[in-house]
Amino acid sequence: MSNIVGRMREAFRGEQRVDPEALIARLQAVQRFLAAVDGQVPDAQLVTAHTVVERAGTRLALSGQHTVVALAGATGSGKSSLFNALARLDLSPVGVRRPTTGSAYACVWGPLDGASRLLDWIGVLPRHRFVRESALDGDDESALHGLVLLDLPDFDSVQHSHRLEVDRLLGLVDLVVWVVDPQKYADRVIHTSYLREFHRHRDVTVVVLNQADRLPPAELPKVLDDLRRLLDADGLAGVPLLPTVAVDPAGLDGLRAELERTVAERQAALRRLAGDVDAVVAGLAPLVGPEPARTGPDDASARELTTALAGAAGVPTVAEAVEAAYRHRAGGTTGWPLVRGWRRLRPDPLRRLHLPGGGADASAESLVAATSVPDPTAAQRSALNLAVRAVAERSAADLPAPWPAAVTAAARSRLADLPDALDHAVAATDLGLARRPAWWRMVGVLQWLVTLAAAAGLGWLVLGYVLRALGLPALENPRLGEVPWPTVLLLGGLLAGLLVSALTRPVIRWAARRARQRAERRLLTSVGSVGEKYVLNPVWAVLAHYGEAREALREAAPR
Ligand SMILES: Nc1nc2c(ncn2[C@@H]2O[C@H](COP(=O)(O)OP(=O)(O)OP(=O)(O)O)[C@@H](O)[C@H]2O)c(=O)[nH]1
Ligand SMILES: [Mg+2]
Repeated sequence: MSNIVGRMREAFRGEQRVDPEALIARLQAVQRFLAAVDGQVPDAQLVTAHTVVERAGTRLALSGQHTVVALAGATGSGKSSLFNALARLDLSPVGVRRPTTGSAYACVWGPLDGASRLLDWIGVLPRHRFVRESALDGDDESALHGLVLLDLPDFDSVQHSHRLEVDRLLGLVDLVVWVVDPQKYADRVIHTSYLREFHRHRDVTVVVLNQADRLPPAELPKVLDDLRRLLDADGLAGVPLLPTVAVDPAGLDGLRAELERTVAERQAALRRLAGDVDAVVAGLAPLVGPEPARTGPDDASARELTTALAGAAGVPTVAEAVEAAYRHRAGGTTGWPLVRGWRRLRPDPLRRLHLPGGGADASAESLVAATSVPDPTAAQRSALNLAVRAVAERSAADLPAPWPAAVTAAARSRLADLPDALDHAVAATDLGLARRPAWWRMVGVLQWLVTLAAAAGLGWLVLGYVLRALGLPALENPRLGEVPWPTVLLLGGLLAGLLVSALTRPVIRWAARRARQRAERRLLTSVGSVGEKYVLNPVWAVLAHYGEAREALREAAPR
């Protein structure tokens, strides 16, 4: 339904005026589209759009006062004859040798000065430019003031250069008068290669059946009907179709009136450019589709990515080492003093991984050295690859080509930097073991106290023994109940030490598990931000480009 409305709107634009401001806004939107897709869409797909934007900018800047009309058609159809007849002068040679016209001729109604830059840009040789000053004919020609009429070479030429020249000029002119003759009006080339291609420019297209005098009068309406049918099939329904006779001054009245109307409106240039923008927007439309999926760091695929990154970064290994290091360090501080030294001889599990274990040591210098966290296994690497791919696929689902490929390429663009970045992120993570908890120190002091008590008891006993051995009078030991104090101190101290160790062990185990969980959370945050920086940000950047392109093309669409 909307399609039909769109087509009707397009069909009626011939009556509508094209607002120059709106046209400029549409061109700027196409420019924004091109900026947004730069580097994402192959340049070859954007050539036409670039050309149209540039051409339109130049045409609008050059002259709004002139209307450039081209006479185009097959060789011998009578373009040069019409050109001369309209100018009422023999300007462009008409010959029997075919093709006759090799490069374009121009005739300007009004002063040449204003049209010179326009003709420089169009590329008409200075010696092929003529002026039709209205002063010569009184007011006869004033209605055509502002017309720049071009006589083009033939498009079906045996000379390849003619065809190239015609194609170039057809891209620059404001209105095209297609000249056909009774013999060749149904030729395939003009319909398939030209008229059909011009369906978006139907409001700046006129078709004339020249040499109408060569048909018996009864035949003319039939040929015109046949031609109208062919034009309808070309998508040019409604374009003006006029019979002309170039060799008879009266045979041009219809065409002259049509040109006068066009020149007076000063709309042809704008309509032509609007048609160009329509064609560009239609050509670019397949490059955008639905709105991009809104993705963020909390999406399932982003979380999957973090898990895979954590595996590749050795987070489980580090977390395990944190738990072991907690137990090791807590044991070193709270353990029985006599075995503490022996414990300390064993390497710290975190230092074995060359991890400082705390934010305090994780200064910039210490980051230079890599950690010794084991490299990812083949399985972890492929899990990471899959996760990166999944993020890309999920983000680009439903987007038209070439966006899925662009998103995947963006997701993988910094894959090679990931191992180092992950290593640094793990090394820089504050694993929460920098400070020794106060309770370790308190237990440590308690252990020292009971050990000192035991040592004092032992010393006391040894002293008594030595005194007795030397036959010296031994001191009478004070007693606690039946048991002498030295024994109480020695055994009590030893027992208390063992008891404190036994009681703290489960607490340490529980606290070590908590330390591991905390470190795990912090490590996941760290590797998550690596994933965001190295995988998700590039993906989001491409999606942002897609969004901008989509929005810009919507603004450039025909209204
Ligand atoms: N009878 C008749 N002859 C015409 C008419 N228009 C052109 N001719 C003749 O057709 C021949 C070709 O005319 P041109 O004007 O040279 O044709 P052209 O389209 O410019 O051809 P190229 O420059 O080769 O592309 C000439 O002999 C003209 O005199 C017409 O309306 N009626
Ligand atoms: Mg010619």
